Amino acid sequence: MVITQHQEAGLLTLTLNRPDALNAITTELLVELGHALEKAQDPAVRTVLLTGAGRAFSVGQDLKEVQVRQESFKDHLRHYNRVIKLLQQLEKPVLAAINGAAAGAGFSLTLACDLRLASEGSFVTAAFSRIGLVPDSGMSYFLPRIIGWSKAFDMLTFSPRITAEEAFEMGIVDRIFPDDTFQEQVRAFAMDLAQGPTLAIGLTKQLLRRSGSASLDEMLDLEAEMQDRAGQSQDHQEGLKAFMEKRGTRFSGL
Ligand code: T3D
Repeated sequence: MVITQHQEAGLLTLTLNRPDALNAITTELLVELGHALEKAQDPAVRTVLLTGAGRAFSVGQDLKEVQVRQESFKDHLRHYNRVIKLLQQLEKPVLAAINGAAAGAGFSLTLACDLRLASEGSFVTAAFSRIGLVPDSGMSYFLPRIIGWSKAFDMLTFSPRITAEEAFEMGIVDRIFPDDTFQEQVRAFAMDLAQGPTLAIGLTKQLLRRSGSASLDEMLDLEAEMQDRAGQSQDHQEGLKAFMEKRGTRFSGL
């Protein structure tokens, strides 16, 4: 298996597992990742964590596979695009734990996640321009939305290595944890999220997705619709009860 899966309570960890090739992405890996993300739609999964085995998150497309591939780039990209859409459309938090280099489409995978947690020694790089390609797998969509047009143009044109600290300052990375405690701190962060009000978080993701192209009027209507749904959830009742009883919440995600 080139994707390993581990479920602990509501937290599903998916690990890109080709450490000898720095988790370079093959067609097989994309197909397995797609299947795993489809299964992650199960309501018992309340947070998904995507990470890499060994010293890298992923160095992007396996360039050795490209050299022997028969199909066109356009045909091949359907495998990537399926994964990117699944990551974005999951109605629950999706975290990328960047444990080392995240390059090219490896970096794209992290951008499609809701939050990026990086180890101190990790770095990201667009990489595409260095081999004469354009950004793909959603990078041209997500990157300018996260860091703005000019910074995105700069990163996509010159493909510098951006350290975790620089990425944090640019807003690409949301948390940095020390290398030696990275796994434990990521797990604690993700387990905490997996006990959150998952239904409301899923609806929040829908709102954020729509806000990229909707008008204010449309968003106000959609917020009202989503609030109606969240307002009928068990978690909302639990939130109110916990407030009145002056205790912590015990959300079920429903
Ligand atoms: O459909 C399509 O195909 C289009 C989709 C394209 C999507 C893309 O992702 S395009 C971008 C592909 N990725 C790259 O161009 C990145 C290439 N790698 C690098 O620039 C560097 O490896 C890194 C900056 C990421 C990391 O540098 P470093 O110094 O930590 O490691 P290294 O020494 O360069 O690499 C270690 C090994 O991994 C090395 O193998 P070797 O020589 O020890 O046997 C290297 O060849 C291999 N490796 C690194 N990246 C890839 C790779 N092998 C296959 N594919 C790779 N992408």
